[in-house]
Amino acid sequence: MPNHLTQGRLTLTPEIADALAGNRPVVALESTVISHGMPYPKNLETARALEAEVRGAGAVPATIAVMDGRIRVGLDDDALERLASAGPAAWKLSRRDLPVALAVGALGATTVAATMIAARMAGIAVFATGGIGGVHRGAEHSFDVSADLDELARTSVCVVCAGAKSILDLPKTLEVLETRGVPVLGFGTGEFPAFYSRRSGLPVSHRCDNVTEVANILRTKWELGLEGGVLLANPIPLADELDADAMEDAIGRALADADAKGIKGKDVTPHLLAALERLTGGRSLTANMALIRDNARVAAGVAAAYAALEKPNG
Ligand code: PSU
Ligand code: MN
Repeated sequence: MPNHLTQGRLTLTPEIADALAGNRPVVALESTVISHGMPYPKNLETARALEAEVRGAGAVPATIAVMDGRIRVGLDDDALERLASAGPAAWKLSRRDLPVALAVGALGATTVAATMIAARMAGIAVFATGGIGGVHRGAEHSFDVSADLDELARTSVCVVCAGAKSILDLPKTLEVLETRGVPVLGFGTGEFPAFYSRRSGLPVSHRCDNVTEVANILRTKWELGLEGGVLLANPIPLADELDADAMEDAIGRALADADAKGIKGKDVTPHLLAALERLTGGRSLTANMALIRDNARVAAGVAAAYAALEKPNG
């Protein structure tokens, strides 16, 4: 890869390195949603659509993955194809897995946690995904709490998501975020969205109605020296919302199926996502694709507003 900028273990594309050096907006995108969250080739289609969405909104996309012993920040089409076609054969990398995959040269997709780490290393402040990991239902027995929550507590990146799926325990997830000092901002809503539905009945810590307000909160938090992430929850577009009762039913079945099969650890979330897609006849996948694109668009707006604040004398 001639002309790529290397920084320790990171490899940035020239376009991303230039944009960051010129304080122009860049949006990080994760790759576990590509490898483990959607089937091929819809995952490739989505990965390309997300990049286009970010560009259309005036920012540079930076999809992040681990390849050939490097953290790649910005994937060309060959690399996207490699990751999308590998699917779950790629490693699913959270904080604990990142050094291992790099050391042994594995092909790895980054979760929200690992993408935040890489974005922070590269100097990217805003990251778009679909849903974050959280506290699983029954966590009082299984202790299954996603490392995404700890990463949000410690790594200074704004994560734009559509809330969290109710495969998780949403009240417990919000309690952990509160304990760990993570602002949860609702974009145009006072309620934490529940991924496939716009509402959960649970309040966010603050409602923001425009990207400038979000950017101001980011700058203020980090200027204060309060390290750690900010979660911006953007509800699924109205036209793409799924029926909440039908989804609750599908989620109940997906959880029962995972339980019966004894699925544990990092396999739980991918297993549930695949089961939901089967149980909804693909409607969950269509909704997932729509909401993640909208998150990419909003993230580009936040990145532009944040870059404008950071401009010297700006
Ligand atoms: N939730 C989704 N879709 C996803 C994921 C979560 O609705 O694709 C992925 C993200 O990469 C997230 C990871 O960071 O799963 C969380 O995995 P775990 O629950 O094992 O921490
Ligand atoms: Mn887990």
